Amino acid sequence: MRIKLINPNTTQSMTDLIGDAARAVAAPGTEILAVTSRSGAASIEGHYDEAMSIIGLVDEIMDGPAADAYVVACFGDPGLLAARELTGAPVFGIAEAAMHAATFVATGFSVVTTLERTRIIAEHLVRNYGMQNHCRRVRATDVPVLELEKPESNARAIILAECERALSEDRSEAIVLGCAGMADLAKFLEDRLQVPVIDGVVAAVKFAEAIVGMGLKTSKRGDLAYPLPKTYRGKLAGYAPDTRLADRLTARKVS
Ligand code: 2AL
Repeated sequence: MRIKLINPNTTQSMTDLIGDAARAVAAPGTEILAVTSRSGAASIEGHYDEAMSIIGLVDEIMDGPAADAYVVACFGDPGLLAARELTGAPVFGIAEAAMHAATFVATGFSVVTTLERTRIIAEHLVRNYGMQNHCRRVRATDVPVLELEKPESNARAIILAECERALSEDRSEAIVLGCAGMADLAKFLEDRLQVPVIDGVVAAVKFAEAIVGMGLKTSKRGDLAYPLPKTYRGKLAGYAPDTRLADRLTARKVS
């Protein structure tokens, strides 16, 4: 099967990192197609960055080779439900996948994320996903997303210290990593913390394999049905769903 892993930020080095994390866990026979969004912010750290990232995400769902499943590899899960409208193939957000994975291995988890403002976005997701009974706290480290890649930023040590505080102060038994750019930290942290550390990229890829393996598709009854044909004006005129959109999308086959 083919899983298209979409990095909705425009930083190629981060796509390489998450592609490597995905390939390390993918089953034999799973092809990981890791792509970088062609438009939008270098890093996604707020509501505006998220909103601006969704056109690039839509382009990646609509264009290029079709896939059996799609992963939105940003912890805010930007555009997740819009992406689910556009394809019958299942679409996974890394935050939703990571939080669900955590509930299988612990009764309570903490999310450790990047900036304070993304902490608030992650708290919204906890409520949207009905995870209030499982998520004990969302913690920010104030490490900007692109600093994760720089050894001189000391990001590893800062994140490790925040995870240690989470375990001792939040009564949590597992850690959910709150950024796709932390995918390479899971093993390092798990070795030191001795609790499950869940990276959403890995969780989403393994859930994608399972759900595709179960033969499940996104329901096209209700709000995840293909978008209704209508006129769009201005800069978005080219994105208007026409009467043939649903037929075109349904006809997309994985080669
Ligand atoms: C993210 C992420 O996963 N990628 C990105 O650019 N921003 N989310 C976050 N909370 O820092």
